[in-house]
Amino acid sequence: MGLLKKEELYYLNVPKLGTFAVYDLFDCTFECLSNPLCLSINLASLRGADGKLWCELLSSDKHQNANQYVANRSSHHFSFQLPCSTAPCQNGGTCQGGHGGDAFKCLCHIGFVGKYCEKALQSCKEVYDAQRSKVSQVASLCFGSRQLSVFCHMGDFGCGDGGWTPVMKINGSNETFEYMSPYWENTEEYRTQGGMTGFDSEQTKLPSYWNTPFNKICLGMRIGDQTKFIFINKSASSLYSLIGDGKYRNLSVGRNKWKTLIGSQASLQHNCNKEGFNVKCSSTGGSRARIGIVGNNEQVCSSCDSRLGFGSWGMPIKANACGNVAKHGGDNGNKNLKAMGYILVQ
Ligand SMILES: [Ca+2]
Repeated sequence: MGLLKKEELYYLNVPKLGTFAVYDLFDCTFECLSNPLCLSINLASLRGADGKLWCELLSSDKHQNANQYVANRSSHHFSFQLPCSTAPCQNGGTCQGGHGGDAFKCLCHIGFVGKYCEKALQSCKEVYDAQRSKVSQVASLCFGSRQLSVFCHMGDFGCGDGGWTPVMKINGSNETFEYMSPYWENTEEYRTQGGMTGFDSEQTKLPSYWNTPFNKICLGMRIGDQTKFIFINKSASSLYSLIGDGKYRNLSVGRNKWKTLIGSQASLQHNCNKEGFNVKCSSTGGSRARIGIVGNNEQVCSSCDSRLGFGSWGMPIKANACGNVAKHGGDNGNKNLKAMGYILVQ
């Protein structure tokens, strides 16, 4: 019975989980191991008139209750010698013994906190705040009932400090996430492995799209080896709550700031300048974007022939789902720049 450490003629005076009459230490230990709350036991030092020993199961230990741990001629105290032998750490956490005798400490996998690593974090912001981890790395996050590993971008890579949760990665050359795609208005994920690989060319749509509340949105566009970011102060219960119903919601980012996503090549027509979520012009086939800005040569928001944004489509070039398209009087000429787009929230 190497599991329990014996302290002769001691008694731990704390509330009992239960008291049993047993023939020996083995029976008492068996009762303790059968009760997940049992951390230690008191066992009578002398047999009663019936030949049995009383056995008390305790939900605490002598380290947590040093004042109640007393010498006593009528009992011996037994506690678990190796606290980690009961495997107290959940979700793959590592148990460390030796913290004050029988106490233990759980070293949790990134994404989990709590004494037993029992609580799953729900965003990279929570990982950043709870664990003060400023290192970008894969974390296991809880999205509703879904547990998923995503790459948490930590610190200021162009959108300000903190923990950034990835939401979508969009290839402008691919029609997967063009304006008409059902992915903008549903709660279905797309290739979640793309959420673990950072700012590369893998497309993805993660459950953070409809699960993760935020106060800031980070937008990035990569063309060649150049990636540029802007951030927008915007609060919502999820990105889906701003886009999923197809209704227009305005933003006031300003055309010059939108253009910094592309850089010196950016071009937009001078008029309209309608921007936000589900932004589009009134004419059939006019330029539009799920997040972005549209422009026109005429004074009204009808036959728009320029756009800069994410989930885009329309005149004059439909096949560009993320980036910048301009014709008929763009302020920097005609353009068709396809970007790899990144959307993150915090
Ligand atoms: Ca026009």
